[in-house]
Amino acid sequence: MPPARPSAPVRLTGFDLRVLHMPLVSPFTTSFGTEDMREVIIVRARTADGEGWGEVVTQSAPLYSSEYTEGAWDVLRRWMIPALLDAPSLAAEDVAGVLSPFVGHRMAKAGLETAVLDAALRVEGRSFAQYLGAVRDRVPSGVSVGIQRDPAALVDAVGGYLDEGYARIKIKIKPGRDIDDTAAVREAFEQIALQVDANSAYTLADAELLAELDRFQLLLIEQPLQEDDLVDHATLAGRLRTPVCLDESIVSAKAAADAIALRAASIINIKAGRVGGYLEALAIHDLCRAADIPVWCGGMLETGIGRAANAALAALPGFTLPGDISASSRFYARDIVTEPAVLEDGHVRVPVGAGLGVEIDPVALDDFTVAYEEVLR
Ligand code: SMG
Ligand code: MG
Repeated sequence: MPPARPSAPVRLTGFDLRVLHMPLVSPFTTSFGTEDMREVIIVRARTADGEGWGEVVTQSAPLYSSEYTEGAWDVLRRWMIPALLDAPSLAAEDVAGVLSPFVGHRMAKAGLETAVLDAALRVEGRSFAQYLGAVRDRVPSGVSVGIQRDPAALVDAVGGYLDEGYARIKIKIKPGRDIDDTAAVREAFEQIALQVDANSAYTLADAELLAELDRFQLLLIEQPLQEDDLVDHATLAGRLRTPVCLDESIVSAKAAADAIALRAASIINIKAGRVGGYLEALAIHDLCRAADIPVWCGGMLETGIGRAANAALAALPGFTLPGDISASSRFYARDIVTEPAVLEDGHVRVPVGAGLGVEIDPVALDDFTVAYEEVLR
């Protein structure tokens, strides 16, 4: 269901955009590469009554999806922000419609919608969690562990996160680093909730190999094939006992409905950035819940801004599996909010303050900023 009570319209006066470079506490390796720094765009919406914040979760290169920082920056400043500023007054619920003529660029759209929604909810004194319909005040915290030097190093890394209390472990896999890595973790930790993420690194020709994962009692395998391989995912799902979960393929509520109809996925990872915002994420939650498809909240190494919003989303009733909502310290020694998310008994708290419920640390924000631009009415 859409939010029971829509947000009040805001009078936008402009936006400012920043590119941040935030060092990671350790390199993060997936099937598509290694990062030791998070490049991210932070959006601030300025309104007659206050400000709101959002995050554009692109990376510097188009490797996870077709979106990337400079492309998002360009489409934001030249097309999307001017379109929003054309309206004398705008509700967050109308942002997606105003931006709908622009094809794709969902991460950019999500950053804008979040900033407008945050601004509106701060004025109202209503939290994201209340607005979205959250039913929990804390959410179980899963951690995503990158590919390590070898399986022994992976077991060490996983052990460290388990000691911290993480409720679920996800390991990244790729061809040549799949069965042995998973076997090593499962042998070392027989009882843990474990899942794997391939980030599109396989093809249907690998079905037999992927079926070897069936013996490890995984919660799921995430995005084994390409983004547009819905039919192949359905075929693969028929050959595996491990549930297939889609991430990259789920770019909208329509894509989620199609994937479910095709039986391409029995579990869905919801990332607001990938689908164009928290309202589309809510729509996906609702349709999955109606179809009895479990969902969980994915992560894009968010700063404290996106992490707060994700915790609120993950507190909805259909989120029945732990999300990639780790403590800020999983990725960052220093965050851009004054009270970064911490792990408490394997959980992260859902913020209760108005809007996103986090305050920006202006000094940290400045320190990480490598590009800045204002687009005013
Ligand atoms: O934020 O905890 C996090 C990262 C979780 O593994 C994670 N995300 O495919 O699910 C995924 C990856 C994409 C990250 S690449 C930017
Ligand atoms: Mg994934």
